[in-house]
Amino acid sequence: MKQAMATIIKPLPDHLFRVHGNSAEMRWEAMSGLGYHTPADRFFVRNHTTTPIIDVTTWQLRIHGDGVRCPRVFGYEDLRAMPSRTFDVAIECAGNGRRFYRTQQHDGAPGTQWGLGAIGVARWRGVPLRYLLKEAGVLPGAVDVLPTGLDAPFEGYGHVRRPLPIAKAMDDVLVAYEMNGEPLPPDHGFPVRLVVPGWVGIASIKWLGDIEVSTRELFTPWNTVFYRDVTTQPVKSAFELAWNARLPVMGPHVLRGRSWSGRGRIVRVEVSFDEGMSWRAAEHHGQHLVSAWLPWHIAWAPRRTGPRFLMARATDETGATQPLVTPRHPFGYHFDAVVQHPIHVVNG
Ligand SMILES: Nc1nc2c(c(=O)[nH]1)N[C@H]1C(S)=C(S)[C@@H](COP(=O)(O)O)O[C@H]1N2
Ligand SMILES: [Mo]
Repeated sequence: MKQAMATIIKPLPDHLFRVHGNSAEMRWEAMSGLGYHTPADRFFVRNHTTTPIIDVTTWQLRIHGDGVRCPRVFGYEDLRAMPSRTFDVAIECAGNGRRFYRTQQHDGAPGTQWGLGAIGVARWRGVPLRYLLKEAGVLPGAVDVLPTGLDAPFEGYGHVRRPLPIAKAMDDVLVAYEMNGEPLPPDHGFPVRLVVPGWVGIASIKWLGDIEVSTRELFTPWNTVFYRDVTTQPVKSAFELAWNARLPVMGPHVLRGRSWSGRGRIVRVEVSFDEGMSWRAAEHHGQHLVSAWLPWHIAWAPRRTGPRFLMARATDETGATQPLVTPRHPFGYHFDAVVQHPIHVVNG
């Protein structure tokens, strides 16, 4: 097999991932039968360039800018000694589902042709960004906070960096050093990354090294050229099934999936086995968190063999429901339409 220059450090076995250049998408069947969190070995990776190897003994996080009274520098042990918080939160690429603009709507968009696997939910632990900003004496006039990554500059655009409004930065953003109870893996931002609940993945800057706090609005290629005007994530659903999965006729089967929204809790999930003519409510129980996903299941006993597709649609607490068609988007962000998941019903 031809191995391109390794831009991702962890193994990317074919049964867990589909590789797209510098990035890798989780195969949804890899979540089948698992608990709430996505294990790090199968969490998707979206790299603009290459995973850097960072020495924690010399690593520092600088907080500076005209929006703080006393610029600060924190080392890794300083952060670990501070009060911490733990959140179960999804990180999802804005382009998750981009492929379906082409395959379902015949109006494709350039960029990584993700299926639905550019999302994962992990248990993140770290220091609320708010604590660090307060330590640096954040001023009432602060407007924007600009986190910058330590990975190599991206093409001619410099280091990956994207401003966050101060209100979000002071709300629920985490400066995370743990993923699922372990130090962050290199591919997911070791030693420290941001975790920005409910927002597009690009907000959650990995390999964090610098935070500028500004009293003026800030602009970088990541809020003017790329990911312009995208903040929160829309409603989506996926089955924990392989693409073109084979299911024996009659079964009965218990089909499982997960639904999520960056804007609030999922309140309803429905599944159609007849191309959208009728919908049945899926069952779900257990807690459901904001900015993560809701696992669900539904029983099904197919009566005839042959190719079919399955459809799932969710509704969140704001009333937003997945449409059958998503309005076109020039960059292919925010595909939230119901995905037609192909399967084959076969003789058992
Ligand atoms: N420094 C840095 N941060 C980054 C990126 C990057 O390339 N460099 N990619 C962003 C994008 S586009 C996404 S979707 C998420 C992906 O996080 P993951 O690779 O841990 O899944 O990281 C974001 N943070
Ligand atoms: Mo992304």
